[in-house]
Amino acid sequence: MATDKITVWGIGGTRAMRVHWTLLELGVEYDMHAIRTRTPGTQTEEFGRLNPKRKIPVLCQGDLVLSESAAIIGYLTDSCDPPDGFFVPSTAAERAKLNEWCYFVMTELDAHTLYLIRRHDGLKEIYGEAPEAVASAREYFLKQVNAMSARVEAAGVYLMGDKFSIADIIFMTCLDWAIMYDIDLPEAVKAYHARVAERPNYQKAMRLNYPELFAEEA
Ligand SMILES: N[C@@H](CCC(=O)N[C@@H](CS)C(=O)NCC(=O)O)C(=O)O
Repeated sequence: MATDKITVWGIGGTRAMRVHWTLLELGVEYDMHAIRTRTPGTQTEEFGRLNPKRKIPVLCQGDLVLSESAAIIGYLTDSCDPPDGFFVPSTAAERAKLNEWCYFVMTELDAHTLYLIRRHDGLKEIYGEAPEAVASAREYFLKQVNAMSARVEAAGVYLMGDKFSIADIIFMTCLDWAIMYDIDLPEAVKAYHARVAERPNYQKAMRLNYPELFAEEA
């Protein structure tokens, strides 16, 4: 198990939320550079050396530098000692089922639907306006979530059954994003979201990652 202290770069985005939440669930202490997406903090020479894509999040531990939120949180569960109740695959089939959820969410929900909406609606002044593509991405997102709704319900408390996993972290962050875009989720998925949002570390991570949303409470 690696012993160097972890440093995380990035705060404020969906993908950074995944990393902060995972570290809280695992009870790992870490340092943070609270840089935000598309700000001068991502344009420094030092950050460019770590991640030439200049995107957050990035995790450093000793000589290891990782970008890609799914790879980061997978590494964290493999290299730390997860607490009871945290799902860690012990067979090839279990790993494949976990990966199946993770890849589904990362590709079908994150990369070419929610991120498309973000870039061509919320950030259209940078990436260009594409209303038809945005409408189609919203429709596609719902089609995919509806298709999986019965499986979400059948899975149990969490996607992998009774145990919480990185698939829940990835899925939840996409659901938060969809809710922000006023996408009306199927009932079973709404119930899943409400249930998982009760986790204290989800709430802590929300406060840490999106401090501006809780500023009035301070
Ligand atoms: N696939 C990457 C996506 C990372 C990403 O796009 N992060 C956003 C913030 S949530 C970002 O830094 N965007 C800056 C840009 O697109 O230039 C991951 O999951 O980590």
